[in-house]
Amino acid sequence: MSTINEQLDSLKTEALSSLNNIINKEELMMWRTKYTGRSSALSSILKNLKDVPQEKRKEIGLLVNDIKKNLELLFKDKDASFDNKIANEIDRNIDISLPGLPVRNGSLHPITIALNKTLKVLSQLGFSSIEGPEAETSHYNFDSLRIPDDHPARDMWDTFWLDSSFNNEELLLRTHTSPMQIRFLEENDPPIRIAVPGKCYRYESTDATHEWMMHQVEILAIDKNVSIANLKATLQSFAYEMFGSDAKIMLRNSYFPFVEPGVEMAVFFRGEWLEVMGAGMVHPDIISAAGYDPNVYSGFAAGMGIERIAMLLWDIDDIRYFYQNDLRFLKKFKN
Ligand code: FA5
Repeated sequence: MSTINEQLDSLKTEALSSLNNIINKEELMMWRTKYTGRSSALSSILKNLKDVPQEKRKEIGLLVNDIKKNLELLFKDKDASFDNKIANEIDRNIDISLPGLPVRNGSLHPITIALNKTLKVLSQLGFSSIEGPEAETSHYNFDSLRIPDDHPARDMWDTFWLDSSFNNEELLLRTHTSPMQIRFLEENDPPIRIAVPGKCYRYESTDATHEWMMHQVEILAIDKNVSIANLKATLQSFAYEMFGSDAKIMLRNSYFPFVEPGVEMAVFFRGEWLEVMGAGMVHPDIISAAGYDPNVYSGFAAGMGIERIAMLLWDIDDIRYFYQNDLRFLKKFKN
């Protein structure tokens, strides 16, 4: 059994520590009743003082009264501090009875939403995401993709050149995500199935379907026995998953130096065909440059435009809305 002194000590400690946690007047009133009120433990010790041995009675009586007085003082201090706080707020012309200001939630940019959706569908098709550099060398952006200096295809991909260089090579802002095909092949062995999201830049004038900065997602699949039927099935599944199974899609042939054959995929949109990606079978030269036998390994690649995909997702007729930073437009997209 603990002595009465010990009981008093622990009562005091408990009262002090719970006082620290009190944040408003109501709690404070409850605290006062609990520790100093008529049915508090302290009061009942006083009431039963006659049960305390004669020689200790006076000492305990004084001690209990002392503790009670102390707690009362602490109560008054804390009570006054609440009063001051309220008075201060009134002084500063704050109407504390007003409801709080609503918290304004931001939302993701439509291109981020479209990009996330694209990557999610691609991951369901087995492609894992990996990013590459936006500042590229012309080796990766052009030469290694079979686009030499004098190739007319370079006109299609005119870009911004940077003042800085890397390993004595001039740097440019990549025009497409295809350079990651080469970078990834240099470091990894087939089977390969990657999706490469990122910003691309082109030195060209803007119109309803062209921006000078846009996002692409590249896909690359390399393995034994990959055929153009696999490419077609992948692109179709992707398009139906993204735009619904009633979407009208068209694959028509196209030319890119790093694929053979090459195609482009367009989706029917507002009475016209909107091109969303270029694609094709990875050129055998690229497979052999990576150190694999093109008679054993084959693959397909595609590069899709995310702004165009976003136009299709939300029926937006002009790509330039995305980067005008008009909140009336941007607020319409919920993640
Ligand atoms: C390329 O960029 C190739 N790298 C695609 C590719 C990858 C082909 C792999 C074969 C194999 P292209 O320039 O067509 O191709 O661009 C691909 C897509 O990016 C276009 O279909 C379009 O959706 C988007 N795109 C291209 N330029 C712009 C632009 N200025 N503004 C908005 N979107 C664009």
